[in-house]
Amino acid sequence: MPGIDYSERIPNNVNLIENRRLQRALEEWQPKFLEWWHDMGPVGFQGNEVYLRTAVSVDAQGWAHFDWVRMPEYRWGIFLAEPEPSRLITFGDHKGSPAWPEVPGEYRGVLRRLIVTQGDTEPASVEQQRHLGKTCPSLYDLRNLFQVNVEEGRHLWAMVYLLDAHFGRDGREESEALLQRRSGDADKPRILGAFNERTPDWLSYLMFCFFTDRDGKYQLASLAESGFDPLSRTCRFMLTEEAHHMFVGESGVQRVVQRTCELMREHRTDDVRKHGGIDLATIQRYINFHCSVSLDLFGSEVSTNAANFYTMGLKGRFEETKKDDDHRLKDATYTIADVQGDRLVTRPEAALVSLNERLRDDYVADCARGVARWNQVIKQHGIDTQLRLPHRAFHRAIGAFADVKASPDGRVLSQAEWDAKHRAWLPTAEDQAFVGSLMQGVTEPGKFASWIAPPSRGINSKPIEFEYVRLP
Ligand code: BYC
Repeated sequence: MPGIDYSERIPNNVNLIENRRLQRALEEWQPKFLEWWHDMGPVGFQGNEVYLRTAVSVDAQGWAHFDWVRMPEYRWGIFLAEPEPSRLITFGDHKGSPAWPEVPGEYRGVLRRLIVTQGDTEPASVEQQRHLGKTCPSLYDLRNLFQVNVEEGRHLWAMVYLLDAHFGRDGREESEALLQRRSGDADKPRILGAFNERTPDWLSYLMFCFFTDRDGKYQLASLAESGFDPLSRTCRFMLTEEAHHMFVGESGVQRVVQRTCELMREHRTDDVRKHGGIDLATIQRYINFHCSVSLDLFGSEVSTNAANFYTMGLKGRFEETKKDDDHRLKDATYTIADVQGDRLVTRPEAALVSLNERLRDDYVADCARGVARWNQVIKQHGIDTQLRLPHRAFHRAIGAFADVKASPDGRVLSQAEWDAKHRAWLPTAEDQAFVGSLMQGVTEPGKFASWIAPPSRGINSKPIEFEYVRLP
């Protein structure tokens, strides 16, 4: 039954119609979600038709339908990947037992906390990006922004469904609270650090899609391994949508790098600012910032929380079933990064408590592949510079490196050295003002801002000059 019922007030493939209590709870939440979308969703453009994709099935092939939609009329709904018959838990103490269709009573609190933390990031990102519309570099990019925003809204629905369906009154209270916290708010901030940072310009946004959405990929993939089957199924389908968000980030930064290189060649200078481009040094500082705050999202290197999530069968490793070990990890070790005195070192640690670091390793390797593709563009222009990921000890706020000052190339620094040098490594107020000055909305179909190259192709085989957002 991969089809999704769109005749329902809340589109779904979970037979909502047969669960009146749940249907009522979600129908009560729906207007509150729409109110939140109105207050905290994209500023402007709410009455414009946008060329958006909507999930019409959870089949890997042909799951999306593209059409003109006004964002408030987007059909947010509940879509779980198809169940795997007789699915077994693949790790932890319950390895080999049937996956749970309901929440195991003893894990209720922990599971709720995980789902709430995941759910909290989704509306947070929409809030962070709400002011970007008016400074879009093109209609193509504007459409992609709104696509990401409506899908993050849908991911919130996905978590609210789990909370309402499986956690009773507590779950409904958490669903309300997800609409009440606000990114960056001093009194009721979002749960995780990166989701309280500002996304003031499009370079920050593209970096966010590359680095922070990629944390989403790794966290969702780990939760997709969960023994709690509804969580696994919902995360599996979310990952289908998530791929586009990372595409927006990777291809977006690549287009910025491309434009910078073109300007460098054309004007024979590294200083492309006066020609309307963003210099590679500034791009590097943005990478350093967004990578480091996203590394924090994996939690501490040594975490008993992570060990418990795993032992309980709630959160696995990335591609758990492909790992060639006992999937219990009681006696295994793993090499983690640490600091000893003024040296950054690696050392063995019990594998179970090292699961955050292990996931961070998978993530860093994936980020490095993207950066290598950006460097290819630089190389193709005959330019002898490389972009780099910062060392994982650089600019961290969570875990072993939170109290260490380290350089992007991985040297421990004194406070005085850090004070003297950090402006070369992180976006400065002047960088931000310059990038901000480039942010002038470009909304003529087929036209692009001076600082970003056009994409190589349009969306859903449409031409690049397609009117992706219909403006009056
Ligand atoms: N900021 O043992 P620790 C996405 C807290 S992104 C603030 O080190 P643990 C998306 C931690 O909560 C994916 N607090 O870490 C992307 C804990 O607090 P409590 C989101 C932090 O618990 C773009 C305490 O510090 N999904 O989908 O092993 C757009 C000690 O924790 C931070 C998930 O994160 C931080 N950075 O792991 C839209 C998956 N880091 O509980 C969407 C669910 C840690 O003692 N979450 N803390 O009060 C988890 O699996 C875990 O909660 C974490 C932390 C991996 C985040």
